[in-house]
Amino acid sequence: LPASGLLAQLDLLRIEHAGAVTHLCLNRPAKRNAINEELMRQLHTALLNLPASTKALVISGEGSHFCAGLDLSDLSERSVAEGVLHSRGWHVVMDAIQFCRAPVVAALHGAVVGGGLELAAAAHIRVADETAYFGLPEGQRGIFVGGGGSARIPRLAGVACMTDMMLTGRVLDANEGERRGMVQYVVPAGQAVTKAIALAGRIAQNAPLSNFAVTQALPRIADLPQADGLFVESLMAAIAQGDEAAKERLQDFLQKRTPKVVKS
Ligand code: 1HE
Repeated sequence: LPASGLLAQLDLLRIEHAGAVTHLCLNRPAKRNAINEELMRQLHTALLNLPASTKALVISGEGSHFCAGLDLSDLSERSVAEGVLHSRGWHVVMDAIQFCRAPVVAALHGAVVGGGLELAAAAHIRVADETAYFGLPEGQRGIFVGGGGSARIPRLAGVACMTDMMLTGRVLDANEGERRGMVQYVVPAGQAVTKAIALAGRIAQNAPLSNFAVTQALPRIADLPQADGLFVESLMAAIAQGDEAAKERLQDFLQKRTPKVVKS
């Protein structure tokens, strides 16, 4: 099937394209977008088959909540070996988000819990509306995170914050989430998707190599010892600078054809 036909078959996602921005909406609202194996498979298929025109991606959830995390009804019958493979499968899809060729903005509302928070943490920017709240109920369910949360959430909010959430069941509201670095924007109720699409539209206008450097090089550099990170930075900077898009943009600035940096 051509990619467009394939995407149309994904019934647990609503997929919309508006110019260079593709919007993937988790579409299992009756189960609060709980992620079962089929939803995970569809998300992966969508990420692997984005049209060439997609320059930025928005991920949101249909209904009253962003995502209730792992579908717990899938869990009861799983052996230890199946559990490891299941978690590794989630890692593949979360990596497909983090290392997607197009930057990803998550638009959050209502419950962003468990695997839902792990999914949000794999995106590059998180926008929450005031109804959003963040929890890691794994601690109460007798399980542990398995979708990359232990690697990604501490990088946003710190190990102490995640430890507290998991041990005590602490739930953060949208503003607490912003203060702790879990989200970058808080907007009025119902506005997260609009804001995320606006941000994605701006991201899509950047030179592709700049976006590549930010989403692919930056997190790797942050994980390297400083001397190695600075070396990679120099290589990445030279590669980005050498690209035609960078040369055009620099000329546009020097010829006063492009706006200055202004306070927003
Ligand atoms: C579910 C799930 C789910 C809802 N798996 N079915 N995640 C959790 O521990 C969160 C569990 N869910 C909740 O706490 C609540 O459902 C919500 C706060 C998200 C939403 O509450 P509410 O009142 O809007 O909905 P509801 O009535 O609780 O749920 C509606 C239906 O969705 C209901 O099914 P129904 O057939 O009775 O209508 C719920 O059973 C179903 N539902 N959440 C299965 N999670 C890779 S490791 C990741 C590990 C985790 O993510 S653990 C955290 C799991």
